[in-house]
Amino acid sequence: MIKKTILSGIQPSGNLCIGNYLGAIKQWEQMQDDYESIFLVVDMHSITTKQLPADLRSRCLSFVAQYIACGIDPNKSNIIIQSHIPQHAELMWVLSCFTYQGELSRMTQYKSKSKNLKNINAGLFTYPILMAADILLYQADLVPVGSDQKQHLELCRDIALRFNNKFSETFKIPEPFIPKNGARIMSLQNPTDKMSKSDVNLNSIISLLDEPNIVRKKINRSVTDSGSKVVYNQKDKPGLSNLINIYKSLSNESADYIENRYKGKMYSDFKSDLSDLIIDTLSPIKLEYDYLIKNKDYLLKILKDGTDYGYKKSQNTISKVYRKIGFVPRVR
Ligand code: AQP
Repeated sequence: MIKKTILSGIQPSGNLCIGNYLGAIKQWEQMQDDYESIFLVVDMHSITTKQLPADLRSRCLSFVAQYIACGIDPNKSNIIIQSHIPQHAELMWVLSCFTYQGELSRMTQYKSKSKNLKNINAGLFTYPILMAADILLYQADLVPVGSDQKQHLELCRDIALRFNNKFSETFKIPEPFIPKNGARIMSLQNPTDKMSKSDVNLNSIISLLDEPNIVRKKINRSVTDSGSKVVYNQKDKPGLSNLINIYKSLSNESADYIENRYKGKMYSDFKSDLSDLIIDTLSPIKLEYDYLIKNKDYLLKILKDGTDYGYKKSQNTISKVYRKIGFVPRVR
């Protein structure tokens, strides 16, 4: 049976955090047996915000090692650095000519990301077209998305349908895939904001490579709400509820079950156990990562295989697109 293709990616715009793990990588790991899987390190997206070149370079390889350490098996999944496949940029240009300025200016992520910026670069505005190119290039069937990315996926579908209607069937129309247990993890310091790897306040984030004593410190210092009972109430106790969500996602236990276990106990008991749970999850990942990151040749081989696979797939799509829009085929 032909497997459906699933595609997802993360921007190397900071160190991977537990939000990325629980909201994305853990889901990918569980899906890789059932789908033809493509997991991207989307470095081209990350330069829509300021990056230090040396950091970006080392972070890309570090992401590949962290994907594998988290359970992404290179024998089952394809791991690709976006900029290694030039067809992403090529397709983006073509799709730009089939996307309206009005559509882009309605994107809520653009509105929020550009709110406090003085000089807004065009990349931040056209980012959703690059995302559409990422997806359509590989003819992905399913794209796991968090609620914040749903609007971008809808735009991707609109662009693909527009192109297909104008030139005949070219792109597969991707469906969003909303993971069942994909919790949205919030900042440890501002629990109404999403935990983001690029947050400058490192106390807001648990990074996948944080040492145990750092994890403990960050959880102890995390903002909780007044009162002392461990109860799940997203509206009145967003800080505590966020910690319960992390606990739930790591232990696969329900909020009721967790509340019952901590009846009559203090926040500090709960925070101490949560720290243990996070440390138990992250320790084997860190151990594997420390081994992988020293094996650069191995990581480069995985990337070479990923690029070979990706290049072939994306070249098929871009040739088809160029032919349909009337470009003269290149003589080889
Ligand atoms: N806090 C989160 N909870 C659950 N899932 C999350 N994801 C990100 N943060 C959380 C998921 O991780 C993937 C990575 O997305 P991305 O790197 O392309 O961009 P993002 O969503 O903007 O992630 P960050 O960490 O917040 O990046 P920065 O700080 O650079 O903006 C997506 O699948 C996302 O749903």
